[in-house]
Amino acid sequence: MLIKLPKPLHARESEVTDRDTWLSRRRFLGKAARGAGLALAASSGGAGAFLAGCEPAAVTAGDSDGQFSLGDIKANKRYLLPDTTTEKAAATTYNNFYEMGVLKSDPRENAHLLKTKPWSVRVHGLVNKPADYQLEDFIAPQQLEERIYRLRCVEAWSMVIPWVGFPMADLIGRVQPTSKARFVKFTTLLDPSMLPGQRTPVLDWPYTEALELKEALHPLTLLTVGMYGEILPNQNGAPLRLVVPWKYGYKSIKSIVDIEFTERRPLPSWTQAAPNEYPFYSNVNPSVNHPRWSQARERRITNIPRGLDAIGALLEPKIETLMFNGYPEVAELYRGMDMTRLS
Ligand SMILES: Nc1nc2c(c(=O)[nH]1)N[C@H]1C(S)=C(S)[C@@H](COP(=O)(O)O)O[C@H]1N2
Ligand SMILES: [Mo]
Repeated sequence: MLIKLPKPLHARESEVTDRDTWLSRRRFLGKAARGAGLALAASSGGAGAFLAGCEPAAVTAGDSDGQFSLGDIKANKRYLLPDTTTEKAAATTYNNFYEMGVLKSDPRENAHLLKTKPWSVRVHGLVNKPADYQLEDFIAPQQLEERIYRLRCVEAWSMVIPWVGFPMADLIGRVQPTSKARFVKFTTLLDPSMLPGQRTPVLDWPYTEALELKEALHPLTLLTVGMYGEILPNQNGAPLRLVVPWKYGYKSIKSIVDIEFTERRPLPSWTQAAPNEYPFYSNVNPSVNHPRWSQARERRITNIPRGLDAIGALLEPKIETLMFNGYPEVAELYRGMDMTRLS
């Protein structure tokens, strides 16, 4: 049975005209699934299996257009998880990348339209060493490492993905922010010929995101260029993508062309679209619900969801969502902040 949503789950509220219809369908399906005893739960396997015998891993480019080689990747065992790693086939076919379409299957289908070579990244604003980098030069000084992180979408599904990248803190060290810098703003490529979803005003393109400088400096914040030991597939945000594992997935902005250090707080695209649903910090927090659904539990996707779009999240048993997505070490960044309300 293929169930189509009337509108994407993650759409901004003003777009979701058929919301009540959908919510009642959701309740119905939840009940039906439990009643029928459907057990679509992800199978569990060996913890951290992906990394077995893989330090360092010699790696070749995957199904990318081969613009650079990842070279030696150091497996960073500090971030090993007990969770089963999501299959690559699932992480590369069930995606959110609205510039490539709003359905989970659209990014994979439109991925070939994005050309990632050449690619330049502009780093500017309140830094002593602004630069326009070609991607190769941007990455060259870095030792790439593999880290397995949980990715928790605000839509209540999650994956466990082995990323390849380097700490954002390393880049910050290279460009030397001035004492006035307090935030970092990231911008995705704007080019409707390569990102056809930008012809539809779902968001105010280009997609932007932002962090406080101290969040960007946190050792968990990763600039990524690969996943599963290969160059990032386009649908996952090639050639350069941010990964902030303790925040909802939309903070992990894809296909970055611009990084700006600012004094004033930037207004990210999702926050601008619906501030009461997607506020600036957006730390994963099971005790603070999204205005339209609970965030207490999530569906862990480990293999390809068959015939299910976002609504598939509602058919499967759910696991408990962890505070800060299971990365409690970031709590110190938020001392004094009220964690009982959406922020
Ligand atoms: N530019 C851009 N970045 C984006 C998105 C997007 O639509 N556009 N979607 C976000 C959301 S909502 C999620 S959950 C993750 C999904 O990443 P994945 O497809 O690699 O799992 O990417 C985030 N980064
Ligand atoms: Mo998301």
